[in-house]
Amino acid sequence: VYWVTEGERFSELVGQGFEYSYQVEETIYQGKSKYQKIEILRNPYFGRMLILDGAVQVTERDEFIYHEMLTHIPLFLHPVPKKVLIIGGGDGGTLRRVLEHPVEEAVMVELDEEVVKLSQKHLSSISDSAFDDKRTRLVFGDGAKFVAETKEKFDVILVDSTDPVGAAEILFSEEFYGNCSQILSKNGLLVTQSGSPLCQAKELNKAFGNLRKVFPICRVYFCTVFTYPGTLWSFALGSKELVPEEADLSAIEKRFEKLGLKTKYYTPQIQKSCFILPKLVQEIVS
Ligand code: AG3
Repeated sequence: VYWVTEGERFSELVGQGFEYSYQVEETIYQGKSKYQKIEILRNPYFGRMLILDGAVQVTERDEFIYHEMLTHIPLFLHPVPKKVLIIGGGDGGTLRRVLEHPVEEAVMVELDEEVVKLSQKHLSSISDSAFDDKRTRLVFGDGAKFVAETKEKFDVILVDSTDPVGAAEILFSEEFYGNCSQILSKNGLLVTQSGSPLCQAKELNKAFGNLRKVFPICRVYFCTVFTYPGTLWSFALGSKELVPEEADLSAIEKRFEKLGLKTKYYTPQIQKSCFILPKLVQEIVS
């Protein structure tokens, strides 16, 4: 474990003998929380970057792709999402996109309070004013425990976690998905980030298998995030009733226009096309 300082390069290991390497223009923060190593660095191309245990989580330049896709796909698939639960998501980028919808409440359960505090201080362009919104309820704690114990019901659950290894592994388990299903409303659905099909195929296969044991309708969809390993990035969706292919695009277009969303990746057409998978991804989840 080493700290990267100004003028050096930060590199994330992608595969054997393969790293993504970033010039560090400024070291904004380095420290260790109770749970992980946290770094905020500035790169001339990507702007500020949040790195947890050596894995790039978000950059100012490309955060919109992942956050728009994690949020808008399930929130537009659901006809009237009122209560949304976010597990993880400490930087606030997911919360901000959820609040762009007319939801009644967004509950966010984040394990590491430090990540939220540091993001509010140094990455405020990502959360915008989401943490101050009256509809936001922020809970610091273990997301898996929250889901197992709460008596509340939610329309949509978004799992915005780190990689499916270590502390976050439980968020890809059958037990966790089962508990999520219990607290979802009748036509509720869950979306979880499910890693890189190119670099984490085994983990994706396992997580999707677990999801299938719980939800009658399961799909994988994808987008391209250039700072994540392999760039091709997957999300897994588990749904009780709503079927992605049956989404009413003209109704979604109307909702999208009415909300006046200024997206940079998501479009109502992508609502369906993102489920059409490259063959290698199909094979991982079939
Ligand atoms: N969470 C998923 C990032 C995973 C990146 N993995 C990696 N770099 N090895 C992103 C959190 C953004 N709210």
